[in-house]
Amino acid sequence: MTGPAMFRDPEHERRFRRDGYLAFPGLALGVLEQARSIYATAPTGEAVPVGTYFAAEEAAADRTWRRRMAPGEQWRISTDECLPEERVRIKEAMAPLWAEIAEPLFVDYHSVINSFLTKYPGPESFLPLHQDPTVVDERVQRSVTVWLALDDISRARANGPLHVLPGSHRCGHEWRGTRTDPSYLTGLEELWGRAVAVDVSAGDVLCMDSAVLHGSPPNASDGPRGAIAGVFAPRSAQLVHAVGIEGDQVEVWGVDEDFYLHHSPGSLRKQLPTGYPVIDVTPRADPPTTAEALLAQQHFERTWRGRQHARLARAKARLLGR
Ligand SMILES: O=C(O)CCC(=O)C(=O)O
Repeated sequence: MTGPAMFRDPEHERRFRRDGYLAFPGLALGVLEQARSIYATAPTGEAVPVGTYFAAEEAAADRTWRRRMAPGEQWRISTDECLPEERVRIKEAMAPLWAEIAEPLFVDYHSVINSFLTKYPGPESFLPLHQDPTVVDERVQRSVTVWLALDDISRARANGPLHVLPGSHRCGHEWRGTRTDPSYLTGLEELWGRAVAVDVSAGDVLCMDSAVLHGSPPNASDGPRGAIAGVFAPRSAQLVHAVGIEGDQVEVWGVDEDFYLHHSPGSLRKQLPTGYPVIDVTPRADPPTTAEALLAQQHFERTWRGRQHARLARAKARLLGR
């Protein structure tokens, strides 16, 4: 993975490039109450069904959630459920908070998309492993999803902790937009077996490369759990939206911040706007991020890292004369 630095701190940069995610415990504690009150102004308006994420959506209802390709009905994301003016209001309300907690982490990034995420209790509140939409040309630059936990969210609480597949942002390159079914969809159940839970407390912040696979199991507790996510892009980047066309190719549209205020993944699935310039036509997946490739990567990196770790421990012991 190449491209300009994302984080100001070189150690953050190194770990983020390696793992595709990085936790900042307590980073948002100072703005937590403010964030909670912004989130409490729940969006209303045009509700866009979240039922059909991908064309390959399963028909059978009896499959386990780990095999499901679209979020359950008890998972809600405000981006898909509010009117453009509400997206503007949320963006304006969140701007000072992001300026305080997130922007100082990055070299020169700004928030492009803001979402309130709610996982209601129940078996249909799972969120499948997925990559976030492509908002910049990831062949040259990267976007980062900043996830702010409003509650303690953990395995111990059984309220659907976030899971990530470490390093998966480095496995293949796929454009993610409208009519772009990912290549890993048929292997979700096995991939869940490799995903790592990230337990957090309210006020913790997790940064994720938009291409790292992440998702969350159902919320088995008795209360909803909330989070706010912002997708951050380099200020210098041309914002894009990918639209799948015949031959497993995509049109890459050049868009602006307003595009993401007026449209959401759900509204774009229903109706595509016209008039945006096509700045590239290119294969959707090159190379594809298949489940097989992801599993092979997990296997290789875990065993390789394990061997490295043991080697370092032996060298350290030798140096200390133990
Ligand atoms: O809250 C979650 O479980 C996942 C959030 C997510 O997928 C995102 O912010 O992109």
